[in-house]
Formats: sequence, C-alpha cells, structure tokens
Amino acid sequence: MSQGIQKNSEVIFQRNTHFLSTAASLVPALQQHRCPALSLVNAVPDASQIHGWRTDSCGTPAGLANREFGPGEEIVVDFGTHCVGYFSLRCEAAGSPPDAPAHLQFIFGETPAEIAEPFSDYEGWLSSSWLQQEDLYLDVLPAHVRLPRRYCCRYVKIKAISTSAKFSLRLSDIYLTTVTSADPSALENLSHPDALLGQIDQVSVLTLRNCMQEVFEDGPKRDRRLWLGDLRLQALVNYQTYGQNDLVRRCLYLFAGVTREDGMVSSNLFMKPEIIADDTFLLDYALFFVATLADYIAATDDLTTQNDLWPTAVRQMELALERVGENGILHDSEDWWAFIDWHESLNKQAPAQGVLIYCLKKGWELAQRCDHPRVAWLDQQIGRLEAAARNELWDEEKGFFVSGAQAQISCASQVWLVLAGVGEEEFRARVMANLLTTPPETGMNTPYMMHHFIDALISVGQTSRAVQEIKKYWGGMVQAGADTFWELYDPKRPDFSPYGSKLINSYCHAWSCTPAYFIRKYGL
Ligand code: RAM
Repeated sequence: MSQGIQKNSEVIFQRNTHFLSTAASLVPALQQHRCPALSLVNAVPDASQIHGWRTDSCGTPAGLANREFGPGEEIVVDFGTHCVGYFSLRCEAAGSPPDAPAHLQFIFGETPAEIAEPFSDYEGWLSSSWLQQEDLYLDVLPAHVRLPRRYCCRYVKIKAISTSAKFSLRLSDIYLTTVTSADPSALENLSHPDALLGQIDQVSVLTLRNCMQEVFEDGPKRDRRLWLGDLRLQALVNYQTYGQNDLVRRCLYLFAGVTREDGMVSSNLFMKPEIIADDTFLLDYALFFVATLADYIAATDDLTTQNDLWPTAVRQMELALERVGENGILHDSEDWWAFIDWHESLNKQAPAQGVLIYCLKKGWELAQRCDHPRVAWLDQQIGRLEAAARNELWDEEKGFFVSGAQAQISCASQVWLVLAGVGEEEFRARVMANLLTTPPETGMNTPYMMHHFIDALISVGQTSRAVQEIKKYWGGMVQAGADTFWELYDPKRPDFSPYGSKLINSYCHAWSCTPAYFIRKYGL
C-alpha cells in the first residue's frame, strides 16, 4: 500500500550555490487579502452527495454577536469558496470575569466531509498530522487571535471545549488573511460561451492560484511542497493564465540546486528550514525536469536559464537511459521506480518507456537550440527506443501496448506511448480509438493521468472527444460542488484514496488544474 515510502537516509546530495542563490533571488511576493466568513452552516448527511455530506445555511456570522457560546457547543463558518491563509477571530467573555482559560478547538475543511467526520476515525497510512486542526488556550480575554499555521479551507468548525461554570464566550470578526503569489492583474478572464467549460476554467484557475505560494505547491493542504510532476503541469497552465514565468524559473533552479551525488534531481523538495531534496527518486519525475525546462524555454526564450540548466537536463536523460536494457526497453522492478499514476496494480514499464521517449524529444528541442552535437545522439536514442516499443511492447492481436512480465494492458501505457509519438499518426489514432471503445481494466485514477489522456486525444486530432471528456470528468467535480479541483476523483469510487482515507486527500491539487491550459491553449 505504502508504495510512496522509501527510507533512504544514506543518499548524498550536492548543492550548487549559484543555482540556489538564483532561486533565492526569485522568491515571489505574497499577495494578501482579508476574506470574512460569509455564513454559518451545518453539515448534514446526504447520500446523494459525492462524499455523503452537504451544508445547510443556518445564519450569518453577524448573528454571533448576540450568541453565547459555551462548552460542548460548536459552529461551522463558511468562507464561500476555497481559501489558503491565516485564520483570525475575536473572542470575549460573556458572564462573570473569566476565572479559567478558554479552550477552543478549530477544524479546517476543504470539503464538508472533513468538518463532519471525526478525525479520530482516520486510519490511513499518511501521517494524521496532515489533518488540519488546532487547539487554542486563551488565558486573557478579550483576545484578538491569529492562528500561526497556514490553513487551507472553505469551512472552519469552531468548538468550545471548555470555559468554566461562570462564563461563556462570544465570537466575532472571523476572517482569513489569504495568501498567494499569483497576481490577478495578469489574468485574462475568460467569458466562455459554454457555461460548463467557463466554470471548469474558473475552478482550474483558482486551483492554480491557491497552489501558487513561494513555489508551485502540489497542494496547499498536503504535501505543501514542490513536486516535479506537478510543477510541469502547473507551469503549462501558468503560461496560459498568470504568466508568472519567474516562478517556474525559480522552481527549475531549485531542483537543479540540490541533486543526488550522481546528478539526479529529486522528485520533490522541501523549502524549510533550507532547501532539502527528498530522498525519493522517480524516473518519470526526474525526466520531467527536461520537459519543464523545454516548455519554459519555448515560452520565454530565456537563454541564461537554458545555458545554466541544460547540463542538468542532459544528466537526467543519461541516467534514465542507464536503465534501458539491451532490448531497448526500460528495466522493470517491484520498487517505486516511477510514478505514472496512483494505482496499486499498474505496471510502470511501458508508460515509463513513453515518458522517456517523450522527454528525450523535449531534450532534442533544447539540443537544437543550444547543443548541436547532442542532436545526433538523441536521434539515435529516440529511434532505438521507439523501435523497441513497437517490437517488444506492441501486441498486434490485442491492438494495445503491453507492459511488464504479465503483459498488462493499461490506459497509462497507451496514453504515454501515444504522447511519445511512437508509430505513425494513423497508428496512434487507432490506439486511442481502441482505448475509447475497449477501455482496459487497468484504468486511470487521478486528474493527473486524465490530463495525459486528454493530451493524447488532442494529439491524434480527437479534440471534440477531449472536450467531452473534460466536461464529463472535471465537470463532474464542478457539479459535485468543487471550488478547486481534487487530487483524486473517481466518480465510481467517491471515497477512493491511495492513502487509505478520503479525509487526507487534497482537494485543491495542482495536477488537477490543467483544463484551463487545454481550454485556453486550444481555444476549446
Ligand atoms: C502525491 C503528491 C504529489 C504527487 C506525488 C507523486 O503525494 O501530492 O501531487 O506528485 O504524490
């Protein structure tokens, strides 16, 4: 289950001070906004809702001025949409002078389920410390409090745990100071003739905005850090929306700034107390350094960055190629060597082969610009890997690519080998047509994998089908009440979580914000 965990404290890292200081010079300013709580709500069980809960309005925060709030009581405030920021409130005593501290508890929810279902029932394998809650003891009243941690929520449940028999509490001035590095003045609002696509675009943009902090975070609730697979997609959406290309540049320098001894970039970085590269290395994520750099250079023509970071990109390609066997196919293994999708039984070999070819082609674009001698080398590698994919992975009878020793047929294998451009255009169109008519049992579990499916459809000219799929999948989340797009979404398994509980899933997740990219780039 815990395929994401690899304990490996032995890894030796190298730091490039020039890259790290360049990244440090690009730390963005955070914009702050004061967002007051808009209403009071109750969470009500409702089997017709995707996660089993809806919220009913039950008053306004202004009404709290006349309400005494005593031990055992709780309220839920609703900010009206998904926010990332710092929570504040004013709390005063009502009754006799306060003869004991006041103990309040706060629970923050991106969705109604998080404020409705007790965290004590949580049994997932990711740390329960991600569940957003805080206990506060106030010795002196009245108090104006700002909680120190950054939270991510639409709803906040406030419980009075304890006061004393002689006094209760009165709450007022409940607001969030939201933070983001996204600058709204750069954003062009889209008034889309198709209302649902317009809504999907807006939700995508808010998702990106709330993930844009000092780096492109994967999710402001969890993991709150820089993952390369997420960065690549956020950067693509950013070029079509906020255009804050320096933030992409900063993130690229960060990854290049701390690498493994042999030059491999980590799959993700921690920002504090200093830049720390995680000891999880994934072949596909490392290769996405090449793709993200190529996309950034195509968007900016920034020659300094190109020259600085090209050697890091070359190293990722060299290291990935070391895993290729004599038959021209990536070596498969049981450990967590590539990500591709959150899927228990997905074999990674064929989809990773697709990622490798895809990224070598991105490297080829860069080599054309800055390193001609590498072009022939890349041509040769790409040709070898493509031929091997056709010879070793293609099953003519089944009409699909197969992966691993068990010859697994998965959506991911087809999507990635199509995106890699393996085979003629007509052949790839046939693969995608087969995928649509006979979807393999090993399907797609995340908006991340769905992004690549949509991209593959567009690559073979199936644009209207891509629009249909965007409306069905991301539109499904909008119709289920999403303010921002979720990390995981499977309409058939509403509680699906690779971590063992939907409570720990992130509901504003960077890799889910890509419809805005498709809609704006292709004028869908
Ligand atoms: C999840 C992260 C991130 C993703 C990795 C592989 O835990 O939230 O989005 O890139 O897994």
